[in-house]
Order: sequence, then structure tokens, then C-alpha cells
Amino acid sequence: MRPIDLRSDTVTKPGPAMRAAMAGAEVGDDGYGEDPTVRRLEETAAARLGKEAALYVPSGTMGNLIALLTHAQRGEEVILEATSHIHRSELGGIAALAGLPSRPLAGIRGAVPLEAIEAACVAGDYGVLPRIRLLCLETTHNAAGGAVLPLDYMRDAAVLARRFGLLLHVDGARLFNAAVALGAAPGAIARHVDSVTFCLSKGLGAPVGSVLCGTLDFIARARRTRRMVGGTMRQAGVLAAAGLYALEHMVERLAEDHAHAKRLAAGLASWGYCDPAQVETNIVFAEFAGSGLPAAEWAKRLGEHGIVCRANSATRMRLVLHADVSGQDVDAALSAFAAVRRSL
Ligand code: TLP
Repeated sequence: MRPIDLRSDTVTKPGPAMRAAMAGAEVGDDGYGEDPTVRRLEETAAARLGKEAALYVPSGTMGNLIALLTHAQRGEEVILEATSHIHRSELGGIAALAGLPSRPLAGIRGAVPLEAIEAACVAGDYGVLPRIRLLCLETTHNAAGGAVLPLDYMRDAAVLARRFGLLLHVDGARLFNAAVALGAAPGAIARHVDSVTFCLSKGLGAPVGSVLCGTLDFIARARRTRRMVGGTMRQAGVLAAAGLYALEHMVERLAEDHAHAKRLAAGLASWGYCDPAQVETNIVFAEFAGSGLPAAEWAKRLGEHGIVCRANSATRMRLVLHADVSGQDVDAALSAFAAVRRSL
């Protein structure tokens, strides 16, 4: 029995065509700017997002860290959503490595109300408050179950940020999922922002890599920051080739993952374990509070049926759909849920 891994879209493995692209990649020393495949990936990514330039980085976490280090000085404050990945899930690098105090604000489906951002910005300064330098948004929003920030919200947040002299960074680890869900070009999401990170190694299926995009000047400075944090790679074209393949061949198919997520959510909803209205992209939250079994125990028992999954609270499980999960796999997962439920 082939296990069906629903822990994350980071678990996708490169298929034969992606591996062939990697094997055939032209490479050079990217520390000298001589890797033609990395360059092509950076140019392609920048063009897709409508930005002047881009930088290939080993991970989403490093892309966000480089953006923070490049945009802000130690002691300057960053406004972000209270459950955002930068704030909650990057081991506190924003404080420990970048030296930036965070101002976490509560969001609604990942979106911090603009009034709350404004209130934070107009707070009276008696010479003791840190200067707020940066606003960070996240789309799709991981902890909000893959929620997509509306384009109007992105625009209005950018206008507000500019009004108060803040820069705007977007953690777009799953930006292409957001674009597909919105039926919009990725550039429409990135249009008003100063910088954006997106990941090649999640729904897009590449084994490694993220891309940070922004202005020519910002990316030139970020390139130096990348070296400072040890993120400069050498013959990285073998990896970048997978990223290029992903941008060419793996974007449109994200709609399949979203449809599979809806199907899984509908099945779970029939037992009261999910609210399908909350499912916008490839992430499904299953809630087992009323089931009589803790989420960790559900995960263990589902594991016995070949479903690899993980509880992310005492009662909740995050299930993520991706390229290595077929429609049949979704049905198999639902059968496994039904079998565990029968055993209760
Ligand atoms: N998310 C991972 C990890 O949290 C385990 C996941 O499985 O969802 N921003 C967002 C919104 C993310 O979801 C992630 C990874 C990152 C940044 C960091 O990317 P990586 O893992 O490449 O450093």
C-alpha cells in the first residue's frame, strides 16, 4: 500500500520530467553570477510577478529573513498578523537573527483589519516607541487554512503602508495557489508590494528553493544579505532547473489540488469534521472536538490505514493536498476516515 501523505505540500517529490530537466541543466558558479539556469529562473520569476528583479534562495524561511534584514535596521518594528508564519513558525528568526521587534495584530482569515494597522501607526510617540518600518502580509495564509487575501485588501494595505512610510513584504510561500484561486495573474497580487517571497518547493513540486522578488536596488542589496546568511549557492542550476520546470508546468494544475481539497472537505463535513466554506485553496482543517478522539489519536489510527497526517492542536488536523495526491487518493483517505470513525 503506497502511503498517502497529507502532512504538507512540501512532501512532493520531483517526477521524471522534472528530474530530466535537472539532469540536463547548464550550470556555473552562482557566487560569481555565472549560473545561466539560476539567472533564467530569476528572470522568469521576476517577469511572472511583474517585478524588476529576483533572487533564488534555498528556502522560504531564508527568503523572508533576507527580506527582513534587507528592508529594516535592528530595533525597527514589523507589523504582522499574529499567526503568520514569520511570527510563529520561523523559530523567532525575526527577533533572534534580524533583531526586529514584532507587532503581532489579530487577523480575520489572515487579514489584519486596516483600521488596526492604522491605529498601530498613529499611536503617539513620546520618544520611546520603535520606528515601524515594515508591514508583512501572508497569502495564502497557512494558519488561516490557506485563506487568500483579496486583491482589494492588498491594494488598500499597500496604500496605507505608503501613507505611513512603511515598506510592504509579502510571504507568498503559496502565492501561486492564491493566484489560481483568485483567477488572477501572480503579478496582480505582487503589484503593490515592495518585496515578495514565493516557494517552488511546496505546491509547485520542486525539491528545493524559493524566490525573493522586488526592485533592482532591493534585490542587489538582498544578494549581499543572502551571502551574509550563507545562502549563496554554487552550481545551483541543477536545482533552479526544477524551479523553472515548476513555473512552466506545475502552476495550472494547482486547481486540481484545490478541487481535491474541496472534495476532501465535503466528505469530512458529512461527519461534522470540517466546514467546507473555509476551504479556499489546498489546505483543509479537520476539527475533531466532537468526535471523542484527540486529533493525535486520529492521526495515529489513520496512519494504520496508510494516511500520513499530523495533528496541529489537541483537536485539529491540517490536511494539505498536492501533486502527489490523486482524486483516488482523496477517496482512499475518506474511506480511512470512515473506517476510524466506525471503530469509535
Ligand atoms: N511551511 C511549512 C512548514 O511550516 C512546516 C508547511 O508545511 O506549511 N511561509 C509560509 C506561509 C509557509 O507555509 C512556509 C513553510 C514558509 C514560509 C517557509 O518555507 P520553507 O519551509 O521553505 O523554509
